[in-house]
Amino acid sequence: MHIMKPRWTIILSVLLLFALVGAASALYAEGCKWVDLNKSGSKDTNELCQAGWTLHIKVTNATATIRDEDFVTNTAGTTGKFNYLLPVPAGTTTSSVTISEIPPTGYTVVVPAGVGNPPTYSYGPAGKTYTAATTTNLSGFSFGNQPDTYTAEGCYWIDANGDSQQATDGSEPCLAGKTLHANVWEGNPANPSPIKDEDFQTNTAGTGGKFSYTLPAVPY
Ligand SMILES: [Ca+2]
Ligand SMILES: [Ca+2]
Repeated sequence: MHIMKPRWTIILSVLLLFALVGAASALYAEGCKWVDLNKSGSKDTNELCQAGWTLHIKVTNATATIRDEDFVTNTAGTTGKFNYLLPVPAGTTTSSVTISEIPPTGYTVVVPAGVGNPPTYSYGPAGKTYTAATTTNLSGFSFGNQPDTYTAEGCYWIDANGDSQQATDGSEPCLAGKTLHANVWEGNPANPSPIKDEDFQTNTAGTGGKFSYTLPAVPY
């Protein structure tokens, strides 16, 4: 029996070592990628989190970069938050965890605010020590983009058969070259200021063709 005891001790130690190595940290960076549809500069309730946007995450400690890669936001909805799995080695103390975005052409990042140009924005907690049991996610990341331009879309068509609806068989297509008029106002609805008051020409044609009128870059 005295011979067997050390052998069991070794086996148990090896099993314990595997258990510690195999205990992955289920730690996520969570946040919301949204579009500032009304150009208010803040997230409104109808401006939902969106999937499919590319962000970049960088995690470093005092001596090395642990993660430095693009990822795509993976959830959407009112409470939908992207969740990026952070397989940080246990025992790591991060010196920075940042998520950044270079917005795609046609968009400007407005949240986080006040970071200037070039349009690379990052923020995040630092000095966090991870253990194998760490499950407290990093949360609060919020990225809001504004479209650089807004457009009004629509269809100008002739009701050829007089049934007060656009035929779905393509016989009443959208028409280009027709004159419409745009009135755009801003400010207090009781005392608005005119921004645009002009004719414009419909610019597309076809069954699914919609005219596109570029709106001025002001809050709506
Ligand atoms: Ca907004
Ligand atoms: Ca019709």
